[in-house]
Amino acid sequence: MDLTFVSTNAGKFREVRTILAEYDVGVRWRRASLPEIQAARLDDVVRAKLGAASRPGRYVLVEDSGLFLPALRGFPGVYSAYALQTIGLEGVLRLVGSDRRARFQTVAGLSYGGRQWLRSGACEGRLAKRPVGDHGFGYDPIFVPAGHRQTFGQMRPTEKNELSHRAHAIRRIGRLIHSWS
Ligand code: ITT
Repeated sequence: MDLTFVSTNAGKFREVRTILAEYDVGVRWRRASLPEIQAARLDDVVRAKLGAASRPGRYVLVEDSGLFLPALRGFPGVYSAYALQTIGLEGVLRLVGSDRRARFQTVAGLSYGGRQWLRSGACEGRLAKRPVGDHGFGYDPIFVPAGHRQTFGQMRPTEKNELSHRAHAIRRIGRLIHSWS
């Protein structure tokens, strides 16, 4: 089986394609910007994205992710893309004090024939003191997953795909699809 992943983010696409290959699911990329509603929860954003992206007779996958900082009561969370574009990694680092805990969350949504399935994944960690590493994208250079010393930006893609919020959510989608065959 194959599905269409709709996103503007090439880094997400590469990770989703690699992970779903483990389940014999092929992934085509439709590079498109979907309306992102202002909502407090990732799953509301994902339902709205799916509503706009769904195609009759196609399995369509979207996801929304965010970096949640307890020190900032969850900010940037659903506003993570906006925070990165405006204040950037250095700006986010300047906002936090001694509490450096951080959690990445992803909600992935699959649609087919008017139905929607949502699966989530999270990765606990902490913020690095400064950005390090050239791998990955977005916040990867400042996120150190729990139990590790390196940022996602310093890890090879295979390592990030073992641990990440996206990997957990997308593997749940993979297992769901597998359960149908
Ligand atoms: P879409 O078109 O799929 O919405 P996007 O890049 O706008 O792509 P999000 O709104 O889900 O995606 O992402 C929120 C922000 O968090 C954005 O700046 C991403 O670069 C960043 N981000 C998401 N997943 C990440 C990850 O695994 N590692 C680092 N940063 C990530």
